Formats: sequence, C-alpha cells, structure tokens
Amino acid sequence: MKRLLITGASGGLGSVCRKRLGHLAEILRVSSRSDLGHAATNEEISYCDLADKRAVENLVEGCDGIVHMGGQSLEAAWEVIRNSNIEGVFNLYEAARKKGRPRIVMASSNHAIGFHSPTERLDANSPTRPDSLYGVSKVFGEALASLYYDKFGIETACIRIGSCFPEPRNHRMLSTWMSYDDFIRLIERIFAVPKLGCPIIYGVSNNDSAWWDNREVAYLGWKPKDNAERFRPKINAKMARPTTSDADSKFQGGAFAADEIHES
Ligand code: NAI
Ligand code: 15L
Repeated sequence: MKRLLITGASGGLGSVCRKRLGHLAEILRVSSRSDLGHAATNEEISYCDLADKRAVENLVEGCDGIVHMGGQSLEAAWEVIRNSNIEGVFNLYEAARKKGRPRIVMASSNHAIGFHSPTERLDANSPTRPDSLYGVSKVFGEALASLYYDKFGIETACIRIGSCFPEPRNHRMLSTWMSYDDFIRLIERIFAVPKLGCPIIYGVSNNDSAWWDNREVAYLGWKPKDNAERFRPKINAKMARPTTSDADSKFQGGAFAADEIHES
C-alpha cells in the first residue's frame, strides 16, 4: 500500500499497530484526538475527532487501507458512545465511500455477543447479543460495514476482539485473550488476501478454553499461535476463581453484562 491510516493511534491497540504495521505501507497516517508524540520518518500525524464529518473525509483521502482502532472502548454514557462509535463510524464509512473505497479493519468487540453464556460455542453466524450500549455500538459498526460492502463493495474485516492485552488479567480472559503477536498477524493476513469480503472474525488466540470458532474465515490463512493457558497458574495465584453467581461465570462479556446504563 502507498498509505495506511491507523485511527486511535494513541490508544492501546492503535499504538501497537503504529509500532508494528509500518511494513504494510510506504506511509502510515496516524490519527487520534489525543497526543500522538512525534512523527517517525514514514509517518504523517493527523489529529481528528471522528465525530467531525469533514475532518474524517480529509483524514481518509489518499489512504489505500484503514485500521480503525479509534473509538470509545468501554461502556459509557450514550452521548459518548454515539459521538465516537456511531457518528464516528458512519463518518468513516461515508469518507471511505467518497475517497477510493479502501479496505478496512474494524475493531468490533466480544461485547457484541457478550450476553451469550460461556457454555455456548459461537461462530460468525451466531446471533448478536450485545451486553451494553458499547456492545450495541459495535453491532452497529458491523451492520454498517455489511451495508457498505453489499452496496459499495468496500471490504471490511470486523474483528470481534476478545481481550487484547500483553497478558490475560483474570480467569475470564483465559478464554478471551488475544496476544499482540496474533493480533498483528491477523491484520497482516487481512491485507494480504486478494479477496476479503466482509467477514466477522473472532479476535482470540489459540486458547485451550476459547469459546469462539473461526472456521468461517479459514480462507484468511490466519493461525493464532499463542495460548492463554500458560498464564493460568499466575492468575490462580493472584485471585480467586469467579463463583457461579459472578457475571464472569454467567456471560461471555463478563462485567459489561451486569453494568447499569451510564446516565449522562
Ligand atoms: P483505547 O481506549 O486505548 O484507544 C482508543 C483510542 O481512540 C484513543 O486513542 C482515543 O483517544 C481514540 N478516540 C476515542 N474517541 C475518539 C474520537 N471521537 N475521535 C478520535 N479519536 C477517538 O482502546 P483500545 O484498547 O486500544 O481499543 C481499540 C479499539 O478496539 C476500540 O474500538 C475498542 O472498542 C476495540 N476493542 C479493544 C479490545 C481490547 O482488548 N483492547 C477488546 C475489544 C474491542
Ligand atoms: C473490550 O471491548 C474493551 O475495549 C477492552 O478494554 C476489554 O474490556 C475487552 O473488551 C474485554 O472484554 O476484555
């Protein structure tokens, strides 16, 4: 690619992408609304609020690919969610439609299906069951991606990211964890395949206790290598296992499913 846009580049996953995806394009355009530090030699820095339609059009102009990591990443008041994850995602797709229809990696979330029980095994065809307003906004993002694929041919990989951190932080994350290495390898595959379409992908490592089946996206050739199981002794030593009445035992989305609506 000539130019790859990374939104949310000052955030947790955006900064991992910034550090590790430089080889995919001649120029990385890194964007956020918060501090991005100094531009490296192959970088363009562009500050932008995703809710600003005109600014997002300028941001997307000239980009052959987009890794969309910008957005509200936790449950919040509706206005906050709406600004970043509803208006923001709509603005991104409208800009993509007008400005060359680049391939998009969309950060969806396990909270789009978080009300399912950990006893269920899900795949890309399982019904969504959002566990929060945040989860609803991710279902919206997936629906918009589907519309813009069917209507305009814009290809998107919707990654229902589990828990992408350096290590799993609790027992639930032994099921949901995705390592940074597996995450980066997935994005590399998404940009490598000649035909992507608009798949739903579960962003999860090869964990012994994973709940999600990625057979539908075998054509990507992505084989996650890491396994959260090696962290189990450390987590057992650090905290008690969740009891049967804990949200983490009842819902794949854990505490998000038990959270109250955040009033503004
Ligand atoms: P983060 O909160 O660390 O980063 C989000 C970034 O987006 C921040 O840099 C923030 O400034 C920026 N942002 C938020 N609203 C914006 C707006 N209106 N305009 C411009 N920039 C805005 O989140 P993280 O963990 O890096 O997650 C990245 C994406 O992946 C998010 O969409 C999140 O929902 C999703 N995700 C992350 C998971 C994880 O395990 N880290 C799990 C599931 C989904
Ligand atoms: C998410 O969607 C969040 O962005 C992230 O911070 C974690 O809470 C993750 O889900 C999770 O479910 O562990």
